Amino acid sequence: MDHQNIIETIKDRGYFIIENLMPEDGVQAARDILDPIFAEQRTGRNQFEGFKTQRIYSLPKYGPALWPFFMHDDLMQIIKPLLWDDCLVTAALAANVLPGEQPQAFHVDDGFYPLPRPRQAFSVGTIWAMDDFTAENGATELIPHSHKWGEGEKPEGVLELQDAFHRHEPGQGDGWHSPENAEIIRAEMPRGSVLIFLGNLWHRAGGNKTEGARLGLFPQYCASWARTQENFFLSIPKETVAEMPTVMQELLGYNIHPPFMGHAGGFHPQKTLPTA
Ligand SMILES: O=C(O)CCC(=O)C(=O)O
Repeated sequence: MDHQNIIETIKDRGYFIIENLMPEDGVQAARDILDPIFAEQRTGRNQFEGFKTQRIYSLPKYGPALWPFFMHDDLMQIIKPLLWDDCLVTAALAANVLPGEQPQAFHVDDGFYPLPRPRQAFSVGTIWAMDDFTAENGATELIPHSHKWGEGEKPEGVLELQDAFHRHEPGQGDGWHSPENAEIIRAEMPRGSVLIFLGNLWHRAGGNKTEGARLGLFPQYCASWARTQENFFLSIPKETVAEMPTVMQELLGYNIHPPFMGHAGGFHPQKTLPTA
């Protein structure tokens, strides 16, 4: 795989799709863990989460079958160079878009870092297709090159992430509008493929017009000096972290950003983990 070419493409148009990266047995092993949880899971609480979308956060705590989606070597070789050569997992969720869900509000994932755009992305998102992603079942929609837009260059009728998050009523708010005068592409891809995109690229979940659900698994990464969205120190038990490979521990924050960002009482944070 030509990682450098993929990195250059992502820098130019904002995204890249690697088809069939995860073998079917890896996808099925993750689904065997997640499907029973989704069978009991509530739907979203606001327009951002989606009123007909189920979400599960802090995925690595549910077992080793989820870890390869986060620490896949090809992803690491592409994402770290885009993020000052190191990264943390900032969000670790799965989203199951149910039949009848409307398109999400267009947003950028790192919009809560309050530094004006255009700027370098502080995060990189990935979306693993755990079902085939199609235009009909809610494949992620992206606006190519929109990571180069400045403040105020967003298209008509989009919501900033923070605004969509605070809308607690379903309805035809301005988040539902399709922006005019912008090229939108749909990340149609077979199950086992992964979409990689910059944290400042405008995108959204599409609406689901089919009878089946659309499951995506989203490891999101940020520069290792940035604050993460999820607080994994509180959401994943240390006993579970202790069982993980070192790479996975580091991605969850059990690591030092040189010279000593992230230390725990003056020591490397992995020293706080229980030993077997
Ligand atoms: O489900 C998708 O395709 C994208 C969802 C998304 O962008 C998000 O929730 O941040």
